[in-house]
Amino acid sequence: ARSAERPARRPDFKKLDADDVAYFKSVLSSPSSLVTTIPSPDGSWQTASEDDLVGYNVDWMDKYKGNSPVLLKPKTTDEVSKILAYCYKKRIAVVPQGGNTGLVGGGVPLYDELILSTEGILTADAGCILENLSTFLHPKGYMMPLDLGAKGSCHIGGNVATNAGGLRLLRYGSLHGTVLGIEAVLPDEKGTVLSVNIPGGDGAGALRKDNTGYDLKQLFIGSEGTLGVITGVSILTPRLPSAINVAVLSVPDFKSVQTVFKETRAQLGEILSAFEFFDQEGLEMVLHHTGAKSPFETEPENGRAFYVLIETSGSNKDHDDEKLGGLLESLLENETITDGTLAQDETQVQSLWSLRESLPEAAGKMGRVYKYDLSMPVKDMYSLVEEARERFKEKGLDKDGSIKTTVGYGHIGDGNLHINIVAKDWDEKVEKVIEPWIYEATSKRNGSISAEHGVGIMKSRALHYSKTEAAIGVMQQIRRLFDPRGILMPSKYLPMESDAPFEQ
Ligand code: FAD
Ligand code: 2HG
Ligand code: ZN
Repeated sequence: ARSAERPARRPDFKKLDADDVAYFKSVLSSPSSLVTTIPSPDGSWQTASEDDLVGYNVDWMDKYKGNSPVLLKPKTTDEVSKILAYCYKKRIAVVPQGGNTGLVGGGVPLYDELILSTEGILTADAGCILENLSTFLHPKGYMMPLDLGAKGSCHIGGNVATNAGGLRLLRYGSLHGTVLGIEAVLPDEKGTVLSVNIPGGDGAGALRKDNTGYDLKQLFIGSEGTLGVITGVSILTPRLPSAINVAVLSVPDFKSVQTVFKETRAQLGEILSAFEFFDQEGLEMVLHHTGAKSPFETEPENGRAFYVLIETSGSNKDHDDEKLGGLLESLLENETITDGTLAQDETQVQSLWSLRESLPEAAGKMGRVYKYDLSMPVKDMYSLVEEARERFKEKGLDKDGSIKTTVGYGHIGDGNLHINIVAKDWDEKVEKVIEPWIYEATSKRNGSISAEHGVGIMKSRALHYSKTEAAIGVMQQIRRLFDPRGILMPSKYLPMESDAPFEQ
């Protein structure tokens, strides 16, 4: 799939063979860390089938596919270091992979790149699944500062590598604020281990404040595997709130979403922890594909409404109830909201959240999903969704069934719109109607073509819509500094300079 956007394989990359596998085997402490379809000449490793590697070669959306014959799941930072030093020496292209939940095709190979997964990393913590970290912290009275629908599969290393935003960024801020330190292995001659503000590492450890020199860890946050493999993370964990409230409201139009947001910020202030929205198409899609019951008693007038999810997190239940109650009362009184449900217990908190969190999965059940993750002023968001629908209609894509539905939702609190265009199939004709139109429409609104999912392979050639030539040039230089042979994430993330040769 997606051959239209696939750049050529760099001819100087080494093709993986049995000698390489024998080397990897010699540095890995566990036999389960090596999965390869390359046969062993002397039977010293078991040959895997292509099926064993499929889950690592194909992305979550089933949109991007590679054909790597080798998957390594090293258990320690030292193993990662030996692998990367070897790949540097032999010029072997590498794709670091976490939970493989990324949505821009970054985490899977384009061709035969080695897959370096954090699934096995035990002594360092990059391979920890986000939800397991939350479960670990819960009884101690703390929480992770981020939460996303993919929590059951994504790794914290992957979250940091993609600078994932998620559902509570509004309250706890981005990982650029909450990550204190990073351990990463560089793709250089020595497989250098870079430890920045990590407890037990070299130098200062896990401090809240550290103003000594360039803040190198920031470069790794959102670097999507282009600068090194993140093997360890130290992160601020906020106190678990003792009181949580969740309400889902129905409002007649997008203007009212904005009014509710303004009022909510004014009245709930410090206890607001999420403000999400989805449209009518979104609600219907989720109800249909999850079998959940609508939380509303009344049907929207003229069949359409917008939906807002508000969460509060605080330390005093009575205080929070009073504040939220006051807000809802005033919004009902002046008829900004037409209907609403307030969760009465933990189960209802979960089921209301699930209406919002299930959107990506529901879209995936309905068809092939072209996903756009845009950031822009809130007032300009929904006109883009409407323009998209108009455009598809004009081109006859709804009539001929190529596009089944276009859904708008996202993190209003962060100015982040998700558009999911559900198509019958991956279709170049559909893609050409969407791109580059959607990037131009975003630029016109002074927006960014990626709010939180990142660039990957999907947007590496569209970066100029959001970044100047000068900025892209500096990024290319930084990348070269860390990865002189360009072995990490070939062709992804940045439009790669064809004129500047790689280190020989
Ligand atoms: P992968 O998909 O395996 O990799 C992603 C990228 O990071 C790749 O470029 C890979 O090479 C690189 N990478 C992974 N691990 C490392 C490492 N240790 N060192 C260096 N590079 C590495 N994103 C949001 O921002 N907000 C959301 O609300 C959100 N919700 C989602 C909901 C669903 C249902 C799904 C499927 C995805 C969602 N995402 C969301 C996308 C998000 O980017 C990922 O879920 C997550 O951050 C990626 O983590 P991962 O471990 O799966 O990484
Ligand atoms: C979300 O907010 C995620 O649910 C996924 O960022 C969005 O699938 C998408 O487009
Ligand atoms: Zn999101």
